[in-house]
Amino acid sequence: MDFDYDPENLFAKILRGEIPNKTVLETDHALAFHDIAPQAPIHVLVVPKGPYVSLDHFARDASAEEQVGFLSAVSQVCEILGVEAGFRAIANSREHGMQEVPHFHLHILAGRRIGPLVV
Ligand code: DGP
Repeated sequence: MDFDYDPENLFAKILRGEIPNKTVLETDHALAFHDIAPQAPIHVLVVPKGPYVSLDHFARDASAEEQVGFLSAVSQVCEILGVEAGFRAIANSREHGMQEVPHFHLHILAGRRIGPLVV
């Protein structure tokens, strides 16, 4: 299965610096920034820099270096945010996953009990 990547998607523009963001962390492989419409006291998006549409695309096509770099960024973001009490990580994926921005990203939600998973 192949996925078409739109280089004009919103997060591609943020990664290119064309749209401002409230950065939590930037590394060679990822950018993490606060969600514009937070669903919890802490709501951060971790975005790999490579052109991947969704989690399965990233897991299949990204290099081991990109994957490790992304997970390392997730770890650093959790450390920076101080989420020892826990968090929820969500990767909405394509149409049925209700993904709005077609560039793979992980939502990190924290700062309160997030509640049961509602589908
Ligand atoms: P998703 O549905 O998983 O594709 O989530 C996209 C998220 O992106 C959603 O929680 C709102 C957030 N978002 C949309 N536009 C902007 C923006 O311009 N800046 C930031 N920081 N977040 C945005």
